[in-house]
Amino acid sequence: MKTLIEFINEEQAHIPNASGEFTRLLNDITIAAKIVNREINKAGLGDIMGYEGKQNIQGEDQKKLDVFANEQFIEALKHGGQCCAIASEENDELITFSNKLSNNGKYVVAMDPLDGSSNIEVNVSIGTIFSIFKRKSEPGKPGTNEDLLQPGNQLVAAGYVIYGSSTMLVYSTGHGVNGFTLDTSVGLFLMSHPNMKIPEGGNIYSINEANYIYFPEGVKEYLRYCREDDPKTNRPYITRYIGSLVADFHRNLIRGGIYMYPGIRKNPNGKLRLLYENVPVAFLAEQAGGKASDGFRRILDIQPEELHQRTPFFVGSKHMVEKAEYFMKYYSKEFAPEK
Ligand code: P6P
Repeated sequence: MKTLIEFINEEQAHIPNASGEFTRLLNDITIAAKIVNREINKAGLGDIMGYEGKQNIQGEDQKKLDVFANEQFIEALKHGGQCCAIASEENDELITFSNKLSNNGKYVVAMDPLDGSSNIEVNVSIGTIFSIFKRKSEPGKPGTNEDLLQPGNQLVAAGYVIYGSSTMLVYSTGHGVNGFTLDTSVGLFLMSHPNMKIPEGGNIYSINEANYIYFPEGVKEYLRYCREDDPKTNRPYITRYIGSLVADFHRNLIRGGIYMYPGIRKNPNGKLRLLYENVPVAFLAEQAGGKASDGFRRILDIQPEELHQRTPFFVGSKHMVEKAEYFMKYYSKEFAPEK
């Protein structure tokens, strides 16, 4: 099996005047992922479980592993020197560095260091999600918010690490999606899922139906469509909801399906964050032949206005997302954003 480093070097070969800086940046991310993976795998044995006693900008209680994971990725990116600023779900403000090496870094990273961490104590798969952009500001100084506030169609790369029955890195640089499984016996990510493609049609829908009464009419109509008895179109569909975006999306990427986190009247932008949850997952979905929108607009075309901005999220098999968008346009025009 091809190692991740061999694959990255092959990819670098066909990037004109690639200087190896992106290769080092991605390697920094994988180093932190291996350290986080080690702590997750023994979480029940140490005192790494439980709460940190603080809240993040989401107003969510920070768990010790959230803080640990956040620190590992920040340290790895800081010492790697390729990244001049980080937007993290765990930090209200942009993270910048004082060292010269980092301030000359060409890239910025947006990340959710440990998404779905409330699932840790029940041993459910969780994940790290990241977006990588080229900085727009002049090198030599710390990165700025504007370096991060770029639409997903400007991404250099995006991916996730899923800490599950096995630990995998799934990422894309815009030339398709490839999955690498961590062989902990040698500490290497090995290419286990080359050229991943999401089935255009699928029959799995993932949504938290506890919010049903608050859903827009378009989502309710789409759920009615999913539940109709029509064997010709493989309905009624199957519902699967893990409560961990990376785990739900990873299953749908492999088997086909749609994940939805819609806006509701009291939270029209939904729960998920654009920059470091929706954009990276949308990028992978599109690179694998799928689709991703806020019900109306392509996620990758949305211009972020602030680091922790939320948007509704519909992502997965192309035909399923298009059908959900049809119902949103027909029944819930009032949720359509102005622009
Ligand atoms: P709810 C985890 O907190 C997360 O950000 C995603 O990983 C997950 O899909 C979603 O929120 C779960 O949210 O409201 O259904 O518990």
